[in-house]
Order: sequence, then C-alpha cells, then structure tokens
Amino acid sequence: MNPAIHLTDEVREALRDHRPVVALESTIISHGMPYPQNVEMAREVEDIIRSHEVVPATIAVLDGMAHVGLTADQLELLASSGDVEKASVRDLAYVLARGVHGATTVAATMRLAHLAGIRVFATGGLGGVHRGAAGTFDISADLTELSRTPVAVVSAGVKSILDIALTMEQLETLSVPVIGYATDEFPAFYSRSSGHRVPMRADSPAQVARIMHTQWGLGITAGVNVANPIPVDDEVPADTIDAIIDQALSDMGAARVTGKDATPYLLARIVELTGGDSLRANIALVRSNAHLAAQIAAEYVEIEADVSTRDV
Ligand code: PSU
Ligand code: MN
Repeated sequence: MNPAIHLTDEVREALRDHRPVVALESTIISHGMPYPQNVEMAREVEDIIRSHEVVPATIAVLDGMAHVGLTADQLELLASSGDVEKASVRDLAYVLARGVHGATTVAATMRLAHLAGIRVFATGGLGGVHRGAAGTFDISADLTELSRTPVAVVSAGVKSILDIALTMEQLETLSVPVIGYATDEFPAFYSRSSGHRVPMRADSPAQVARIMHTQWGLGITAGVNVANPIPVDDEVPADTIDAIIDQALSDMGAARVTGKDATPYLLARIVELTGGDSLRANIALVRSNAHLAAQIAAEYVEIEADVSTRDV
C-alpha cells in the first residue's frame, strides 16, 4: 500500500478478509453542510452502514496523510475546522505534499477508495456539467474520475444547479453506466423525478452488483453510477426548489464566485434560502444511499466469493 495512505485496522482487516466496506466522502462534511448537522450526518451514516454489518470508511486527507477510515475526533475536526481545503483529484498531491488537511470530493474519494481496494461508495450528489458550461467550461472532475476509476458511486442524481441533460450526455460519452435504482428516471437530488430517463435500471442490490462485476470483468475500468431517488416522504417540491436554485445561481453570478468555490457556495446558499429544509432533505437522501450502498457492497462480496470458489 502507498505510504501516503493510512487505513484503520478495521478497514484493513475487512478488506484482507474480503468483507464488505463502503467508502464515504468528506467534502460533503467540510464544504457541503453546516456544523453541527454535518458531523451528526457523518456519524449517522457510518452507523447505518454498520447496521448492515458492513464497514464504513470515511476518506479525507489529514496533516498530509490520506486516511481511509476516520476516528470520531477526526470527523469532528473535518466538520468544524475552517482549515480544511476542498480536494478533488487535481488537488490531492498538493494537499498531501504540503502536509495540510483536505476534504475529498467524489472524484478524490473514488481515487483513494480504489487505491485501498474498496468497490462501493455512498454520497449525496455528484458534481456534473454546470448550467452555462458552454461559456464557463465548468464540468466537475467527478465525471472524469467516473470514466476511469472502477468504483460504484451511489448518489441521488444531481441538483439542478447543474444541467442535468448535459450531465447525462457527458456520462454517456465517458462510458459511465448510470443505473436507476427502482426507477426509470434520473433523480434530481431533492426530487425523485427530473424528466430525464435513465439508460438502465436495477431493482435489487444483487442486480447492481452483477452489473459491476460483469463490467469490471470485461476490463472496462470506468466506474458505475447508481442513481437512487430520495425517499418519497423527504422530497422537496420541485417548484419550491427550482425558484431557490435560480436565486442561488444569480447570487453566485453577482458575487463572482467561480471554479472550485462554485459548488460549496451554491450548497450553502440553498440551505440559507430554504431555511434548512433543503438540509433535511439532503441528510435523508444520504441516509438512504448509505443503506443501499451497504447492501450492494454485501452482494458484491458474495459474487466475488462465488467466483473464486468456482475457479478453485
Ligand atoms: N453536490 C452536492 N453535494 C455536495 C457536492 C456536490 O449536492 O456535497 C460536493 C461533492 O463532494 C462533489 C463536489 O464531489 O461537491 C463537486 O465539486 P466540483 O463541482 O467543484 O467538482
Ligand atoms: Mn467546477
């Protein structure tokens, strides 16, 4: 294992014994939600994964060391310190080499999870093609990473701060399977429907695991996106959220926020403008994604075990 990556004993032993592990990102903690809801969410999601007898591995860079699996104190630091940089794959070497703290995005978490040998990752929303990307070229490196790193990312679709149609097109170009979980529609994060169809559908964790195993068995190294709609009871009505997203986008333009600050700015502004309703929905969908990711990880391990017995 790379000397710049530290695994907790729990994660190392689970991977060694071919037991299921689910990776979790840290940008959502440091730059995606306010304190203290962020640390409560981080702890709760780990507990949900454990309730399926699966090992959670939250990933971040601390003092220039990449950590796969964190202690309660480390989660608290990521949630409360103002001194944590947002780290996508572009930034990883820079935060590691300078010995600072970095909260990993979906892209950077996928990369570190893959280096550690983890196949399944649960988050809230992916980055994607921003609205107006034809002019700004703002396309998240999450998509690039999905095109080249064999990890399954369970998310609730993308927020309409992004251009959903262009994000779907880009995922197609990058050869990333997008699997609607028990749905024919790509979910829009706060709402179950977006008006855009998903190209594939699965109705059980075992079906998802079979697609992952088949894809990687073919030597296709792209990741997989599992699009899991927010639970019905937690949806925010589309009209409400659309107006707020338009407001947040126009505020961002006025404040001249660009580049890696764009997504954190929009997320924080949406929480403010909804008086916290969007935060409750966000936490609910992360919980739901954690349940599903844990079940997929358990099924994936079963398939690998069956295959290796057959090979003997
Ligand atoms: N979308 C969300 N919540 C988030 C993010 C995106 O609804 O917390 C975070 C994730 O960590 C994602 C990152 O990987 O923002 C994307 O940032 P960028 O657009 O700068 O690539
Ligand atoms: Mn960007």
